[in-house]
Amino acid sequence: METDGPPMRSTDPGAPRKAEGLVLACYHDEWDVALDGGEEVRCSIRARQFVRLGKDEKLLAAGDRVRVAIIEDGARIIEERLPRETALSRLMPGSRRPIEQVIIANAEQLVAVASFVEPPLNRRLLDRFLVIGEDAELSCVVVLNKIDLVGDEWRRHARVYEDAGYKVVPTCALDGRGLPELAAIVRGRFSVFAGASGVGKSTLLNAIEPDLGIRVREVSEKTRKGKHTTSNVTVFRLDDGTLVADTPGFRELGFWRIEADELGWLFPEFRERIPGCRFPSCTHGPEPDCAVKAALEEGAIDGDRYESYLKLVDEVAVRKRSDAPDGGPLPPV
Ligand SMILES: Nc1nc2c(ncn2[C@@H]2O[C@H](COP(=O)(O)OP(=O)(O)OP(=O)(O)O)[C@@H](O)[C@H]2O)c(=O)[nH]1
Ligand SMILES: [Mg+2]
Ligand SMILES: [Zn+2]
Repeated sequence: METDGPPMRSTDPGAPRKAEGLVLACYHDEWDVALDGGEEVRCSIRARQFVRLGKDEKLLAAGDRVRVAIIEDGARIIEERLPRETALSRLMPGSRRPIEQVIIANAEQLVAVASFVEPPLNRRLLDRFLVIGEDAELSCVVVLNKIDLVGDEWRRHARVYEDAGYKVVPTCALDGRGLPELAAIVRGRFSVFAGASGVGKSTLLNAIEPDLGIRVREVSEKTRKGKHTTSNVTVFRLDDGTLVADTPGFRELGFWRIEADELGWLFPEFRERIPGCRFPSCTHGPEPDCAVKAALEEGAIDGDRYESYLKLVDEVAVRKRSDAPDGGPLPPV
């Protein structure tokens, strides 16, 4: 009769160890995950999980919290995605059927970066980023970078976004202006840096945390227009628990599930005035007694911001008319 040793239990050394972690970056079919103990591991996923998690290749996003099985043979398998607190999303480009692409999961703050030259200021794109940030209920900060290249012109734009209700940080990543303020804003939170290619997102992140060593565009390469230096969304962890995500300069930023009648609410300076519109369904276009247009006429709402709003309403309306049935909501994970 064998009486030696404890009975076999499910915690025997052969059973996989389970750990939770944070997805730092997604590749074609692999994911870099920072386990809660601090270790960084390259993970894969079982083929059948693709079915359970939804067949979309973007089933996991940087910033997702996941449960990982660490198998004895060294394999690390993501078994489960934990619920998301937030999702900053866009319409997946180039797909026939509307599909959500989560740019970053669980971020708390959007740092929308714009510059004045190389590339020139694109207020429409900045407003578009802010709209998706507002829709995702992130707190949004505007960074106006490369102020070394424009004299005083940046002040006018800074004023517009401050008046709209945003915190604005003018910066120069090269001479350090604004960097202490930016560092203080990201400290202790999970922020995502987003904006056109070349505005200086990676340079700013390196400047506020030199240990990151993120690759940035070489100065001698800057005439090569349209070259993206950052190609993948990547989350970086700083010593004190701060998380920052660097993103590539997205060329397309189609809205995921933002309706025309929601757009006004995603402009903070409209939001506070909408209850004053005569018609509850006011589109702040041709209707009489519109509080938003009254503010526009008084100069309390900026004309360019209003123009962005109209263009986005139009775009959403046009897409809605031309959309094939969208296949319904994505399967829950
Ligand atoms: N003059 C000036 N140049 C800057 C400043 N910030 C960044 N740059 C330069 O702008 C170029 C692009 O910077 P990146 O940090 O690679 O830009 P990015 O936004 O990360 O671009 P993608 O990764 O392609 O999305 C680099 O040559 C930087 O040196 C700045 O404040 N002033
Ligand atoms: Mg970059
Ligand atoms: Zn109105």
